[in-house]
Amino acid sequence: MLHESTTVVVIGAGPSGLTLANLLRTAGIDCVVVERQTRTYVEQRQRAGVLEWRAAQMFEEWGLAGRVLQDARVDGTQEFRIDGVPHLLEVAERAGGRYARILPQQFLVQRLVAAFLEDKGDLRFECTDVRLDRLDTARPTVTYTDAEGEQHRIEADYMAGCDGFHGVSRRSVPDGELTTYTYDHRIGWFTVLADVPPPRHPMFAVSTHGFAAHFPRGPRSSRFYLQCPMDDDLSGWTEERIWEQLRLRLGEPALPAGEVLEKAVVEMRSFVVDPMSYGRLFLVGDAAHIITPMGGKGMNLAVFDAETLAKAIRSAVRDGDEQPLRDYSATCLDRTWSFQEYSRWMTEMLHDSGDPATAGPFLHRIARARLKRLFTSDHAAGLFADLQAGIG
Ligand code: RFL
Repeated sequence: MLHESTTVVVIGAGPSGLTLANLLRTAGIDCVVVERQTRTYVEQRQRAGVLEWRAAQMFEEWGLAGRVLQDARVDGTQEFRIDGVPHLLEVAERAGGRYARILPQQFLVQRLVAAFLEDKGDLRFECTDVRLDRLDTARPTVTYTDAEGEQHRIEADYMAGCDGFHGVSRRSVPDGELTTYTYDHRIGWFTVLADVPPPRHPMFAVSTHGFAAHFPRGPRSSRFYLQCPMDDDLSGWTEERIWEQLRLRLGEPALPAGEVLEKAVVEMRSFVVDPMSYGRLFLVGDAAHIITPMGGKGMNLAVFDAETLAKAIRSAVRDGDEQPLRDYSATCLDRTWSFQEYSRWMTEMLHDSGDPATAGPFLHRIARARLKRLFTSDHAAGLFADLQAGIG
């Protein structure tokens, strides 16, 4: 077994792990990133698509914006199509000129990988049998087997569990140390990634046919979401039904059909652990919390956690001040719960206002009133815009 030593081991090379690794590198702190998948797999994985204002500011402040944001498209307008009628919410204007950027997750990941390697960062792909030990000691360890079958043991001051919901980090914490909060929104989403030109603005469509959404995912691709029963069978979604339902629900009879690149049924669930740390292990991003895709905050929470942890580790390493590390979990959970609320607000507002038979007539009317308020109250529109832009 090869024995090594560093300051931080980052487990996982998704948005959270790669952001953290780049910030640590910028701060001059040694770290090793250990990723289970191949580089190609990680760089092709398509998921989120919106980077909020705050996250973009953060990349600016750390001097990474030039390499990470590049051509990220700015779209300050959100379309709500209600019963086929477009209603535009000028989010940037409502949020004091601040806006989110369209930056598909795979581009963010590709750029963060490139930036880290360009700065001579230590990023290891295809690491299997990853195991965390001695987390409650001053020098925890990670062991893994590399692609050639050689075993490694890395000792470090801090472990960052950035390995997503199904990763090994959270499962390495002894039973009883973390409180888990889960919520099943009792809604299914059928999602389609397709070669269809992106919409003019990101769009949510509400009608008695049910909820649908159309989001940009690159210059020629779109991601669509369609509300469906929770345990819906994927095989029932033939190409013909997909385009027929999208045209109906989006109120867009001329929507062109394109090659379907991926289809899946997404669980609309929420999950949070508290605290987001144990001993010298810090859980970051999806390893600590899952949020529904409604509101587009999963990737942004991951980036926020990563920045909070990078700053805390910098204080500990550079100034010997461990207080920010002790505050890490509470700081991140504040934002997590705020976004869980935002996501739940949108979920109820946009799903209950669809088919009255699904939500029942009372909740249907409540949801329609909420939706209407976005276009009649400056305060309601302002709050929505602030949360969407991710201010603060
Ligand atoms: P990730 O992206 O899951 O990365 C974790 C990394 O850890 C690796 N890994 C391991 N490495 C070493 N050892 C192990 N034992 C390991 N186990 C796992 C994995 O291979 C991977 O590389 O977590 P991270 O970095 O916290 O980032 C979180 C985001 O990916 C996630 O929140 C978003 O993608 C969620 N999400 C969306 N977020 C948004 O902000 N806006 C959206 O519109 C949006 N849409 C989505 C989404 C997630 C989706 N899925 C499938 C989960 C749409 C979908 C369909």
